[in-house]
Amino acid sequence: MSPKLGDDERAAALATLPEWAPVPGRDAITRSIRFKDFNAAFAFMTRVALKAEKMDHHPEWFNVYNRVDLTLSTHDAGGLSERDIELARFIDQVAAGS
Ligand code: HBI
Repeated sequence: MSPKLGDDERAAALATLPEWAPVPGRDAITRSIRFKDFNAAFAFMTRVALKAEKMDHHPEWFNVYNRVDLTLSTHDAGGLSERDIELARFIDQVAAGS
């Protein structure tokens, strides 16, 4: 199980993830992404879903048309863990190439 990040670890990780914002009142991070259309958004979600399954680590997400909102936190750890940082980096890579 991936332990919850300490304050310094969290700050250092978030400094490398400028697209992500802390969720007020939660130890979690969030990002909203807009794609050119629903097809592009769903293709993105499909790639992230396969990665999530492979990691056994899943996002909280919402989709309407070309918009995908994602929130990452590790339920088992009760907050942000290295798994969330790894998944956020993957999400950024896929979104950049979409
Ligand atoms: N996804 N975000 C997140 N956090 C978890 O703790 C988590 C998960 N997906 C699967 C998972 N944990 C399983 O390991 C446990 O539910 C058994």
